[in-house]
Amino acid sequence: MHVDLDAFFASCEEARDPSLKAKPLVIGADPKAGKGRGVVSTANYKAREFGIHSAMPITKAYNLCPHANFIQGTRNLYGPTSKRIFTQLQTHNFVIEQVGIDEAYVDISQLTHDEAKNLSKEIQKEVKQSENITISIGIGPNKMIAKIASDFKKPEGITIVKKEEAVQFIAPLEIRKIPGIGPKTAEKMHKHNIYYVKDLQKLPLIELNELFGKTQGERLHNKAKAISSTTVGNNRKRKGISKEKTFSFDTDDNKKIHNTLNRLANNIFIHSLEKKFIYKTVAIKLRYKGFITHTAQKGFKAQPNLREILRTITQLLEKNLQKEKKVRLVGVRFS
Ligand code: TTP
Ligand code: MG
Repeated sequence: MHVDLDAFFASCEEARDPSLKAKPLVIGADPKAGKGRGVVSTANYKAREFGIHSAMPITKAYNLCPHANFIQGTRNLYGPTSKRIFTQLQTHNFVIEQVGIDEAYVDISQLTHDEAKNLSKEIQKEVKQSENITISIGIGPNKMIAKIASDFKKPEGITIVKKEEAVQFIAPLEIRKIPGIGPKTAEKMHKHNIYYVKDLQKLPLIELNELFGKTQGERLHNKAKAISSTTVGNNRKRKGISKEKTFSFDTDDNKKIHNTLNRLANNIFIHSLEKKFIYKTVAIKLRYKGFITHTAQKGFKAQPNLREILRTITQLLEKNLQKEKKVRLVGVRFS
């Protein structure tokens, strides 16, 4: 089972202040009447009807729907709400693997489909009663299918996919609906006329290997055939910690860019120490005017110390910064 909370940050805000439900609601950066910077974190379903979605520039969201309510986010609302919901979920005594602030896998392999459906309804009811938040649930023969299923009928959906239906179920979906197929892979696929999972399903493994390399080819082949992991681990570690900063003006001030990256790296370093987070890769992200985004990274054999991290950031910046372009956002990630 995969459980995903609907429009999570927006739902938290609506639960806090039900009057917000009446209108489109966008959580993210301050739109500053169309001059704002930064991006949308999420939007309620009313706002999505206007085409607003996560990671869209806030100005674009403002232009699509200027009369929406815009909220910059409420401190200490989302984390604690998430914690309460997943703690409540644990009372059903199944193994749970939380994978993000608003989603988790639950190992219900010993249940029948009917039992799974009843459990899903019960969970939805509980969360609605205690938090006034709706959730969508997907049930499938493995994690990938369950995750796709939870996204299939949002909000407040329950979608059950049986093992023998899985390949058919994903066939008509756009390839981006498959977890792990990101914008770059999708772009490459489009160039080869692969738009839907059914297009991918038609390709023999040999051809996929030729197009994407052996490792990626096999991975894609499995995805297309609806094969994925069934292991729900209850102590999955986080993979990375990242922080980013949108400048209030696009800048080509090298020093400012460098200092900001250093400050972000220092913050993550301290955060990692507190969380005892182990990492061996340091990456920077540079987003230029026009939303063109590049990342660069360096891997280490062992966990680097702060001096090595800062030196790496300097090197990555020197090597990758396109000096003729102005920078809109910088980010750092340890993983
Ligand atoms: P999602 O589950 O991806 O989205 P959602 O819960 O808002 O909407 P859906 O109903 O489609 O599940 O992400 C969970 C939360 O994480 C989301 O409410 C806000 C935050 N988030 C961001 O801040 N930025 C992002 O780009 C994304 C995708 C999510
Ligand atoms: Mg969600």
